[in-house]
Amino acid sequence: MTKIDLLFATSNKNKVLEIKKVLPKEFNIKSLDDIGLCEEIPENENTIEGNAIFKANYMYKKYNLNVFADDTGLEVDSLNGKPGVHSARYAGISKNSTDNINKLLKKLKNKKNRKARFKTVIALILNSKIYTFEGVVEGIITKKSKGENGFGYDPVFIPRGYTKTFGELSLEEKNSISHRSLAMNKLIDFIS
Ligand code: ITT
Repeated sequence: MTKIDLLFATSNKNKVLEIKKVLPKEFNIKSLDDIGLCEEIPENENTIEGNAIFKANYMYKKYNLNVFADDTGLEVDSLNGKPGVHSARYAGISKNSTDNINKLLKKLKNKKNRKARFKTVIALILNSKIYTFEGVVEGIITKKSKGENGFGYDPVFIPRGYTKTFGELSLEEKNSISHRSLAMNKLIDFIS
């Protein structure tokens, strides 16, 4: 079997965990951690797609390896799509998930419409060409955090058709419907 080597340009260990679980055996994914890099990649673009492309390009230019990057945002309807591309630093530069959730719940305190979606764009640079893959999962924002699984905004997001938050679902359950695995499955189909 020919192995497909790809660098995953992320410093988020939870993303690596999720992605490694959905990959078929012919993929050999190395995270920045795996190759001893712990650098923070800048994220200054105005769109999720722009950030994903920037992150993949940044690592490609440095290491000249086939690489992909994931940028994800939570878009909340009654906040006009915010925090969106600014999801990581919603409550400040420390990128603290508890602070981000607290700010979000405060902003939504009196809002009836709690519809939201996670959007992931994965940018892949393969043999010097760039490709993008998008995954979206619709849902609602809860009034309180629930569950210890997952990361980021997972404890306040209930995917459509479910009664539990991503924080209460197992990794396998989240991966069976998530924004990230939808985008990743498109990448896998494309390469395979
Ligand atoms: P990298 O840029 O290094 O990949 P990051 O954590 O900065 O890691 P993003 O910019 O894509 O990743 O994430 C934006 C925010 O959305 C950040 O606060 C994450 O914790 C959160 N997030 C991303 N994916 C998520 C998911 O599947 N479930 C819940 N929250 C998520």
